[in-house]
Amino acid sequence: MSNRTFTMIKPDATAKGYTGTIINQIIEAGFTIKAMKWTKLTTEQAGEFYAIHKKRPFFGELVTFMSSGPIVAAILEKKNAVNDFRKLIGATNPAQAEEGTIRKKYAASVGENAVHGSDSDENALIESDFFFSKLERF
Ligand code: FUP
Repeated sequence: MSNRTFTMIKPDATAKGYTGTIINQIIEAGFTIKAMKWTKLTTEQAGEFYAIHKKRPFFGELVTFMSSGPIVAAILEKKNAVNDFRKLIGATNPAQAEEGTIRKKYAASVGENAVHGSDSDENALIESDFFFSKLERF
């Protein structure tokens, strides 16, 4: 169990003005920000980030959506970060997400679901390295 996870606030949430409130809820839930940036993915970069889903029927839509507007990428620290953050954001499909979770409150659909959270310590590291150099982590 490592103490770091990686997140993105996705283009739907940044466009709707939810960036501030989502960051606030993450901090109030006990996570410390170790790195953060406001950026925008190209379709190539979104495709590389989600390469694991390349064969899935929703891959094209996912890449188009994830490169459609700005995102916030961040590395977060907390004991049991990966699992606790997945609990905070709720199920991938907001219709199945528990009350009070970030996806329940701010996500519109399974495709446009407001936030990303790493699903394992290994992927948290890979995803953090995708966005941040050593000099950008504090
Ligand atoms: P999660 O780990 O909760 O982000 O979910 P997945 O890794 O299963 O899916 C990654 C992203 O693919 C989701 F955030 C949204 C998209 N997706 C769809 O668009 N349709 C699906 O049926 C499943 C996932």
